[in-house]
Amino acid sequence: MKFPIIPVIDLSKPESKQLMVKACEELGFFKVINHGVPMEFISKLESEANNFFSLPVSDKEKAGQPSPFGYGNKSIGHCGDFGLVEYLLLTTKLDSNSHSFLGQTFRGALNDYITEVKRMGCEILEMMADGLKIEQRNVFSKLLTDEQSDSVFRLNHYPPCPDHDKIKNGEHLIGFGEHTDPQIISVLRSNNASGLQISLKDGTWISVPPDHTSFFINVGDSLQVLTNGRFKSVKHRVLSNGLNPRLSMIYFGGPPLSEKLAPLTSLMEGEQKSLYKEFTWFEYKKSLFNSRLADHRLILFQTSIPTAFSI
Ligand code: GA4
Repeated sequence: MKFPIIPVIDLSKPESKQLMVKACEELGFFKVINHGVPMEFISKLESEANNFFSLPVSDKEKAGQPSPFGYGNKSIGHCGDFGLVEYLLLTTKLDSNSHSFLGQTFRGALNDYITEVKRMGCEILEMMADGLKIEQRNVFSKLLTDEQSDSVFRLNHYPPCPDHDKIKNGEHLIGFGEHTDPQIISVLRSNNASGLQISLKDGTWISVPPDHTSFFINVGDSLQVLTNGRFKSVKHRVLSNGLNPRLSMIYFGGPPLSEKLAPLTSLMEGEQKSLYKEFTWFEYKKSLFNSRLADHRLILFQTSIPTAFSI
């Protein structure tokens, strides 16, 4: 069977497991249809997020700095990465005290949406485990369902580009610079504005056609480690498209901070050696804190570090 450039996985078909494994090995990225997330939950959150981002900056800043959770504008992460993006970084463990600045309706919409995408993320991770013929089918999903799971949720808003002429002249303005996601799995949904690009194995960038009714899945660095490099975490970026504002909502499914990450022994056939040293998710997060978006941080945890790489 010929593979479309972006693999499409139909969650209602049991045979999708094998296609999913293939997509994770070849690209670390795929689109999901028949996902079962009610469109009503998606639209409600989209409308609440649009209301928030249309507020004056002084009101948005009342949400506090995004460290760990709050509103961020242009500056991404801790090391001066810049993008034409504003965002809300939020906890997925919503209780009556969390994010009170967002108001009751927004928090209700968040809760409904996060519950659904977490369920879908776990279903996908279980299909992957089946596809990899791992006996314990919750081997990945249990890291997300754990009470201590360190998952986060992000709403990114890319406003129309102020310098649209530059884009017409072929120059691109970065919305979110190239990076891989560090967690296990990311479940992404956006409105119908383009901008997302993924990098293929040979380093070429391809644009992902937007589809507001489907979800996109990224393999994260931690899943690359657990599968001993069999699944690839996908390098991606967002380029500002100029005219249409882009709104994306991403659930980053991460393990508990104390979780030790190392390749699963059941996935190492015969003489195959572990490509990674064991490390905790906390240690990996700490290493991210002092790095820039495009740094290849996972290399620090490889069992053999290429000599050409300077730390
Ligand atoms: C990318 C994925 C998530 O958005 C995020 C980002 C995080 C941040 O914004 O604080 C990071 C980035 C992300 C990876 C490298 C480090 C950390 C910014 C950055 C420069 C919340 C995450 O977990 O990792």
